[in-house]
Amino acid sequence: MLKDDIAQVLITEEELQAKVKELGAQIAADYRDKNPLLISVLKGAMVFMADLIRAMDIHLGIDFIATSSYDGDTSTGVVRILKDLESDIYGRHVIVVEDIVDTGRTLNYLLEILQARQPASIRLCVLLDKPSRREVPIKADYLGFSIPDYFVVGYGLDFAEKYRNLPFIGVLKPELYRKK
Ligand code: 7HP
Repeated sequence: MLKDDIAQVLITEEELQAKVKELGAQIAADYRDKNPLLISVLKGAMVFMADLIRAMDIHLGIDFIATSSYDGDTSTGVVRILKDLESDIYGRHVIVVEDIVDTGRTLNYLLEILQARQPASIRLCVLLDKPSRREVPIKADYLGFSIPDYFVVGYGLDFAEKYRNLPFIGVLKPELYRKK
């Protein structure tokens, strides 16, 4: 079973579901009558996004953006857009939904790209934060959990495209990093 590859469950399915409901209710209260556009950064944030929007009882839109692989350009923070938005965000209230922030470089660059398109407002909703890894100052407006600098998988987050479908956040057994 997939979970046999996990050394430690960091955040349980129940804890995730409770937190996502809380975040959804909070964002919904802040954006009532604003018809916000939630932008999920692919692929990691898609599971979070899918649960988050179902915890929001307001009108909203969704869209998706994909940037070049996380490992590619972290030193400069320059990212390539692999899949752009379908929506025009000019004048919209935008919420960027991200799975994890560590150095903050990639996300910082993405926010600059979106800001240049002149949305009415832009806020950041992040499931996981690794503050000890931060290199540029980025702060989530809505945050799920702060975690230590472990490599985590599950609930959308992958290792080599695997484990995204685990319903919890876990730390992989170290021997699996070396094998694959
Ligand atoms: C990216 C990423 N993807 C999966 N697990 C982590 O711990 C990660 N940090 N940054």
